Amino acid sequence: FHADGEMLEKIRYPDGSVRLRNPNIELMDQDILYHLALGSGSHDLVEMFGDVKFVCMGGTPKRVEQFANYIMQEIGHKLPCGTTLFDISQFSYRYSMYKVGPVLSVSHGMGIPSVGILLHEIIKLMYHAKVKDPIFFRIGTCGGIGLEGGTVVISEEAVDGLLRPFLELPVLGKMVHRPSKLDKHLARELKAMSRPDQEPYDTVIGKTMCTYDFYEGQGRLDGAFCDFSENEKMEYLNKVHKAGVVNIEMESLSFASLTHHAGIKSAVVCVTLLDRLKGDQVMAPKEVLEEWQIRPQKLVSRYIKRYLQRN
Ligand code: DUR
Repeated sequence: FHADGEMLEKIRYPDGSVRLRNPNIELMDQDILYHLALGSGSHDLVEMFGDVKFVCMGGTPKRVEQFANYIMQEIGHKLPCGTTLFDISQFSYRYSMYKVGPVLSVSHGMGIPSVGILLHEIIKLMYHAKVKDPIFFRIGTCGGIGLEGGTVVISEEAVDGLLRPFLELPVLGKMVHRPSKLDKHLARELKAMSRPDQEPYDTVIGKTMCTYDFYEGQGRLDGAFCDFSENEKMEYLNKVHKAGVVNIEMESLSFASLTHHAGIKSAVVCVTLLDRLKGDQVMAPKEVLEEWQIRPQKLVSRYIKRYLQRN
């Protein structure tokens, strides 16, 4: 059973391939994945993407390119002779996408709307390419609550700024709610792959708060506008911390609810850039930030490597 109580067969085909919960798509003679610069009529999506097993998403084009190079080295993937890694979606001028064997590394931009549009098209891509049982990861950055900068956080659940565990989206004038559940087993498997004795940072599991804004929405005092006091900010952060929230970012709600709705196993792994109980500005030097951002990549790469060795 799916965590919603819906039968998994309704969401996926018996062989594990992604089933679209939209009857319109198979009736169309072609489907244009506009923001990926791909289409089911113009590209052989089965040939190009049929062997994908992992979809790894991160905010920036640079970071997902770095991850593609990193995972290539880690899994020992060789590109066909005479070819180099290239951005499959470069002509969308929206998102960047790299493919390294069974791993897709895709940028999602900032915020719920951006990652939401990408997920619609990536989930359709999985369907067109007949990919079976893909696993999706978001590899990102966040603000920590009571965690020092450089801590790796694996999300157990995503909640909105009112601590509600669902994505809210107005559709045809009515509010639609979709539970933002993540795979708890996958989260624990990832946590088990951290090496607390060898790594100079912690890896923790906790609730992630996802907001629609970086400044006021995350209780920052340093935006262009601020209509609350420092005391009110601290009261709010302490309240959400008590409710189990350990980090704040801007994509997990959409990522968790859309993958869950599609019956796709997924996890969110983010590194904290600062402790929000101590400040608002991201002040760590860029070399330090660079090193921190590799930490969640290492964890996910370890999972992928282990998976590929066993299968
Ligand atoms: N992010 C936050 N809050 C932070 C640090 C990072 O939302 O304090 C994430 C989410 C968004 C981007 O994509 O990074 C904003 O810098």
